[in-house]
Amino acid sequence: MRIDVFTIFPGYFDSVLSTSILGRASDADLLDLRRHDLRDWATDRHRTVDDTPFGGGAGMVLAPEPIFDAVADVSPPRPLLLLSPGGRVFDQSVAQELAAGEGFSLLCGRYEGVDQRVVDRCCDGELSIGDYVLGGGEAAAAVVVEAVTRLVPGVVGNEESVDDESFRNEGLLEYPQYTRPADFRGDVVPEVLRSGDHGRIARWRRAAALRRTLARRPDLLGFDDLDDADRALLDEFPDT
Ligand code: JCQ
Repeated sequence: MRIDVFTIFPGYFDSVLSTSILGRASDADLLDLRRHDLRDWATDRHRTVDDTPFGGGAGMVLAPEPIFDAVADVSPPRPLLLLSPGGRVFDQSVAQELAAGEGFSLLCGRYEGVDQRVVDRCCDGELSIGDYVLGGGEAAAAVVVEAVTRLVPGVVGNEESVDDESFRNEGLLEYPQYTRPADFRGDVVPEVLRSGDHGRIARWRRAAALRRTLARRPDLLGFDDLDDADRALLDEFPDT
């Protein structure tokens, strides 16, 4: 998977690349993360990439020339997506779409925004990682890189652990997990998980995942009512 990132802070991604999963993915040539410093395409001796907004107002806007020149020189993999609070909301299905391709590219906005002609004629779309405003797109880009890369076959050692998680687990939140000790300061692990009855454990986990999803994220269920089997599961395990 090739991912090109255009940014004025290429060093921001050093930490991203030294995390265990992404570092290993790079070492194994499963991830080819290429960072491009937009200032390398500035033409003045101060390496200026921004300018004041037409019409007035506070702050600075990323100018079109360095970005167009950078993209023309690099020919990055498409789509080229601008990180922006106004973009399509990035979720697991977007991550899966991007992971299914050969690569993609990210443009990190800064300041008060990016010249609209970059958005209209250079980028293929805009991505938002959520409803909040960041100082720049770098942190959002790091989120996208990590979420997509771990879906690339071979990046996460145990393919099952990718499959089993929230949002791929039939759209339910994860069930609670426990490890030793069985009794931690008087707080004990549910008996069913120590029973060795794998059928009952699987039913308990589904009941717990259902109850959690109903309580916290009913929007993920995509329907208003549980079916009879799920209702029976919640009755079987009233304490999840
Ligand atoms: C991404 N959620 C929030 C900040 C302007 C393109 O213009 C701007 C981009 C940013 C950086 O992105 C975010 C963001 N997803 O703030 C301001």
